[in-house]
This record gives sequence, C-alpha cells and structure tokens, in this order.
Amino acid sequence: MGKIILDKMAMQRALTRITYEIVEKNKGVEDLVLIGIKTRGIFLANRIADRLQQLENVSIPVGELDITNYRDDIEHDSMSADVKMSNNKIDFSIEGKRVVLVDDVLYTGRTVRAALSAVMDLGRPKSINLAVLVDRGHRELPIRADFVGKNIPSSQKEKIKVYVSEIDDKDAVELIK
Ligand code: 3GP
Ligand code: 5GP
Ligand code: MG
Repeated sequence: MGKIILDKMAMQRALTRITYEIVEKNKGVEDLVLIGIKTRGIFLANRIADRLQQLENVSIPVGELDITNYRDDIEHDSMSADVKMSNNKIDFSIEGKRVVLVDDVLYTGRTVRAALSAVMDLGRPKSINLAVLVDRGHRELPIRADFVGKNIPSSQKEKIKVYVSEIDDKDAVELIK
C-alpha cells in the first residue's frame, strides 16, 4: 500500500539542503530563530538547529508551537491569547528576529496561517519564512513554503506518512494510496 517517497538518507539530505538554503537566504544566521509546529515539525526544527550548530558553530533557539487553539475550524474566539498560547514553548523574544517556521507536511495552509497568527501575538519579527519537509499541494489559502524538502503532488484521498526516528521507529516519508 505505502510507497516510500523519501528514505532515511534522502530525508537527511533534504534537511541538510534546507539548512544551507536557510543560511543562504538569511545571508548568515544572525537573529535566526526556528519554531517547530507540533508534533513532527518540532523534531525537524531541532535537526535543522543541529546542522546549523555543525555548519556555523552557533546555537539557534528552537521554539515549539501548538496551533490547535488557533485553527479556524475550531471555535475559540472567546479564548484569551494567554490560553491560546498555553501549549507553546517559546522562551525567547521574537522581536526583530528572522523566524523560520518548520512543519512536516504543508497541505491546505491553514496550520501555517494559524502559526502566523500565533507568532504575531508574540511580537514583531523581522521576517517569517516557512520550511516544510513535504509540500503535498491542495492549498486553500495564499501560503507557500520558502524551503521544501520534496514536492509530492498528491490526490486529496492520499495520505503522506512522515516518520521521525525520535518518536517513530524510523526516518521515512511514505505515500499511502
Ligand atoms: P504531526 O503532529 O506530527 O504533524 O494531525 C496529527 C497527525 O496526523 C499529524 O502529525 C500528521 O502527521 C497526521 N496527519 C496525516 N494526515 C493528516 C491530515 O490530513 N491533516 C492533519 N492535520 N494531520 C494529518
Ligand atoms: P494544513 O493545515 O496545511 O492543511 O495541514 C498541515 C498540517 O496537517 C501539518 O502539520 C501536517 O502534520 C498535517 N497534514 C496534513 N496533511 C497531511 C498528510 O497527508 N500527511 C501528514 N503526515 N500530515 C498531514
Ligand atoms: Mg505537522
């Protein structure tokens, strides 16, 4: 049923390339911070931070965002910003920073839209870029990724399964028909 689209080596290479692209686009790593979108985006953000440490010998802060309370398909207008942010772990200032959001799969774009709101509630970054391991298409909003591991054109019925060794039994990306 499942077809392996990226194996462990391909996934490592994609993350390494994304890391180089981030450094190139930002002309260095000054003011750079990473924010991973839960769950697997957080592990991918940490891997990019590890590569930045090796490549540039810098420790880039990594934050964690749980955008559940920001999604537009759940009613939570009455929630205060404090409650909305309660599952997040961003213990650094994003004021004036170059933020790179990291997620595993980009699909409709609603998660990223929500992540942008959450980040904006925290301060005013200099810029926000988006890195995703997989772009599977089907956007419902004017959102695109700046750094893409692999474009996987998919039908809406298909599913992309992302495995990360930190919580899954392996590193891989699989297309499920
Ligand atoms: P993640 O939290 O690591 O990103 O949404 C919960 C999990 O279900 C996600 O893991 C994601 O990988 C997986 N998933 C698979 N298909 C979908 C989908 O169409 N929408 C969402 N939101 N998650 C999906
Ligand atoms: P969007 O909000 O862009 O529709 O979906 C993005 C979020 O939903 C991502 O965080 C991702 O985890 C999840 N998602 C959407 N489609 C898929 C999919 O096919 N496979 C996986 N693994 N996650 C998906
Ligand atoms: Mg995700």
